[in-house]
Amino acid sequence: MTGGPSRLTRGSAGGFSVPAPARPGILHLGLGNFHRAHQAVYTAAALAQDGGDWGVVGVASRSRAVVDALRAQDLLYTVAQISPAEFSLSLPGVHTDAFVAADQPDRVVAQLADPAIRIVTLTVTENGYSTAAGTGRLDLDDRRVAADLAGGAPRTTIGQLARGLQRRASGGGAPLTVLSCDNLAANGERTAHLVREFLGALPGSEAEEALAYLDRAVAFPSSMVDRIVPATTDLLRDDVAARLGLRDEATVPAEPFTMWAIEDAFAAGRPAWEAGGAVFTDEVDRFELMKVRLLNGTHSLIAYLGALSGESLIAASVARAEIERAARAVIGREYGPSVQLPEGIDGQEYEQQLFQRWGNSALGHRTAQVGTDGSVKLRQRIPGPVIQALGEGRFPHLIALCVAGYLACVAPLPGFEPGPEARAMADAARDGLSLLAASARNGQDLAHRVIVEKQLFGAELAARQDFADRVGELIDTIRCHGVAAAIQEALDASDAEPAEPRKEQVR
Ligand code: CS2
Repeated sequence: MTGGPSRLTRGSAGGFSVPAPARPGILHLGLGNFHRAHQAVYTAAALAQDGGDWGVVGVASRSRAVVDALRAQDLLYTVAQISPAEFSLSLPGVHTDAFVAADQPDRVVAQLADPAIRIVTLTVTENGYSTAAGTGRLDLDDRRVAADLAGGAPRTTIGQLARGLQRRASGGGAPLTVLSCDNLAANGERTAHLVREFLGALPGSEAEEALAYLDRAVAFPSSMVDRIVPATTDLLRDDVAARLGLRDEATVPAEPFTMWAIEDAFAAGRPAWEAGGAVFTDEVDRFELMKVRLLNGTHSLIAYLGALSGESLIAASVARAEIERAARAVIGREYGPSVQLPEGIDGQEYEQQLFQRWGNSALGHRTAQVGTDGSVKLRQRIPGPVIQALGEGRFPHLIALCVAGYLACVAPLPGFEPGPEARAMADAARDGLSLLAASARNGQDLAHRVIVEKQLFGAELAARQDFADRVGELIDTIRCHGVAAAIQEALDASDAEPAEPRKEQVR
């Protein structure tokens, strides 16, 4: 037994009023920091205002760390809201259970079939949807998808949903809403498609009942989620312990800003999430594109340029004048023209708010965190706006710089050292890309192999050799003259673009 403060629990909650446990109504897949500082906080506000059986059963995909920590503290944890001007703690207290899917895969299916569960929310990251790089369809060549299709306890999110819905269909078919909260455009529709593809790939008439049930009683609304939520550090745990007088091993840091725009199409009721500020709207698609491009797309650019400049934090990266210029230019000239803002959102205010959020120097958001999983995240952030810009006669030099920065970080050409933050970026494609880089003659050769031959960003972008060429040139500038020179080169080229875009000739 070590000394020091005791653990946060229901009996010892440091002055927080701990809500009475609600009965479970939501199953959440992806029990990471984001869910705990976002949907859980809105659910707490809804329960405080309206009550209802909307407790949350949280399912972590593989990691036991959060589940063990939560279980040791009666499923309670704090959210630390952090900015240079503020440090405040709150305690959502909405979880009724937590377990690890990899340890209890059958339990995921059983929970999905339980009629008490009326909403399944997902934060499984862009990586969790098992889509094929070139097509965006369910990746039937993925070993884990194939194993789920073959039967046995499902391990992929789409397999779990499909198997759970099959079981639910045969057990009475109570209506259900599946609500994706990941950074994918049209995330509801996409999830529905993937589940249907999975069911459609099952032999014979095995999926007939489930497919009819899906048509009849399952809703897949889309939603746009937004809150910058870094990873928890030991420093934060110690800080929270000092302030609370209790150890909270599961505390989550978050910025003050938060937003949730949801399509109001639920099959079996929902919590009053508007109590926490959620917006129910039929413009979710606009909210999503605005967020995925202006925020996430620019975030990736800042992360790769920052890491290559030796910065470990997003705030320090965007504080560099040249990176701020690149970020402003990508928003103003490349991402901005590709989105239609939802009603009530002012573009200038939104941009100003973005820079303030990225500049939050107290949050400790790392470039390595944002740069991680670029191969799947960038698929959401790059091809659509690039194709659109090229079609409108604008060449997206800064988006090309983002891709060059990504490849310089995760697939450095021989002899180029991208630095520790870049090395810390995890990416499922890293090994494959590194192999390509090891034998590439130069940046152009690498970009060609990755974008055109391997089609990392899909078939449509693979057809744009001019884009791959530009990425390659910028990789070479980064490696031969440094990242600041590459930023300048991209900005100069962008300045030289015609002010009035010309419609491109059909190639
Ligand atoms: C970030 C997002 O890691 C990333 O790719 O762009 O996690 C971002 O912080 C959130 O989407 C903000 O809502």
